[in-house]
Amino acid sequence: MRKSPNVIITGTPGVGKTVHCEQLAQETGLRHLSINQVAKDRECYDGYDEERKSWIVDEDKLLDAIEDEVLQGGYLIDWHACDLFPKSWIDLVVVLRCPSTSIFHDRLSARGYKDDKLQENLDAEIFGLLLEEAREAYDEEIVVELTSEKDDDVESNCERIVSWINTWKASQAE
Ligand code: DAT
Repeated sequence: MRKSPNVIITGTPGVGKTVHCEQLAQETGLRHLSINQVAKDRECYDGYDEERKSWIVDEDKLLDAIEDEVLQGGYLIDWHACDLFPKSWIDLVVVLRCPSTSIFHDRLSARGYKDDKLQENLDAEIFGLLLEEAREAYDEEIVVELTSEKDDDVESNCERIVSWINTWKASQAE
């Protein structure tokens, strides 16, 4: 039994996963597990996609690399995909959303995203692809959609997530 929950923080690239995870890690002591970083550090790749100019993550290798740690509990799992993580590992799934297309467009442009890459991510956000993926993969009562447009949203979202984590811990201690 985990004493501390595992929380997936997911959403389209640029939606605010890193910002939320860093603040939550400070406030809760849960560890920020950036899957991009893990894949890079532990070389969980299965080739390079020339068109997208990005490495293709080998999901089996990645899961093997993190399994022992994640099963201990207490991780904030930060990635732009979620359905690969087994249900039994996960206690809460937070899907961050940016409903304002103009704010989201500006964020992606500021990152240097252009043309197809920018459009692909804008479309993914408009259509809510990550929310759909999360709802298909996990029980609906553990999937939460939160807005991440403004600085104030980060504060209020983190407050809600901290309170949920505390409730989860208290229920486990009963
Ligand atoms: P992700 O990790 O999902 O790719 P990020 O946390 O790196 O996204 O955020 C991308 C940029 O957008 C970064 O400059 C911070 C900004 N940002 C994200 N969420 C925000 C919010 N709710 N309010 C203001 N800025 C935000």
